[in-house]
Amino acid sequence: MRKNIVAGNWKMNMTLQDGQALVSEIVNMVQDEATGSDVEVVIAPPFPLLPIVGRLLPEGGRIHLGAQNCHQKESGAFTGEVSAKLLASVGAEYVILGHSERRQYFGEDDELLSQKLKAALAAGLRPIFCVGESLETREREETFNFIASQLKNGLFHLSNEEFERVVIAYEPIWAIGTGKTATSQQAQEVHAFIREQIARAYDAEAALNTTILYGGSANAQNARELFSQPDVDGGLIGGASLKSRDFTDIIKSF
Ligand code: 3PY
Repeated sequence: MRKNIVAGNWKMNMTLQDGQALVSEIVNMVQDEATGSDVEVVIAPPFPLLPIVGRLLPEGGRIHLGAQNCHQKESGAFTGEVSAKLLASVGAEYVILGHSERRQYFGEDDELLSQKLKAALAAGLRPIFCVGESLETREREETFNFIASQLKNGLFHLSNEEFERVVIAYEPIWAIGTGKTATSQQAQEVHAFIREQIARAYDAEAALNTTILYGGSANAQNARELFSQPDVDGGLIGGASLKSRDFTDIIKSF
């Protein structure tokens, strides 16, 4: 059965000191205030903070460590890059792949993302695979075709066993860092469509069992409404994951 997940994507924010303080606050708040819900939490800090944040997370608890990217090769002469194997060795369990900022600023395409997915899975990581349309695509009423092609070309080459380990995040680009959020109906519509595509590519059980997160200016004010939708299983949270109170309120929004 699919899990509810709230994942915090810190992006290129925080220093060592800020990151330690933030994660300590989150750990305390989640422990003290958890309402008994079984939401899984993921914190995805920048690479250098991974081992430090990992050490602050209670062992066997519900907060897990995630990375924001990985390289597609296992090792080698790729200056400045980080392998999935290394991420796993410092305690990461998840890795965000295909975030629109990676696609837009670093030229990551479906072909490259397919390779990154394979590398992440081979290292034992769970990918959080992002899809989402631009404002122009939405206005041209091509959202569904666009999402279908991102899924088909980036993700659906995986075997059933591999696919079982994937979390999908729907992040409309027009809602990222803009303060605009998709309405809960817009999110639900696309999430239901994604589930339909999974059923076609794999089967109904796979569709039912896949966690699909919403991302794009999700915050403590709109999370409850978004998470109340039947096909929205949680959130990939940007700015609001940098404030312990907001992030904890989002976790409690189920
Ligand atoms: C956002 O909330 O803006 C995000 O991009 C989360 O990944």
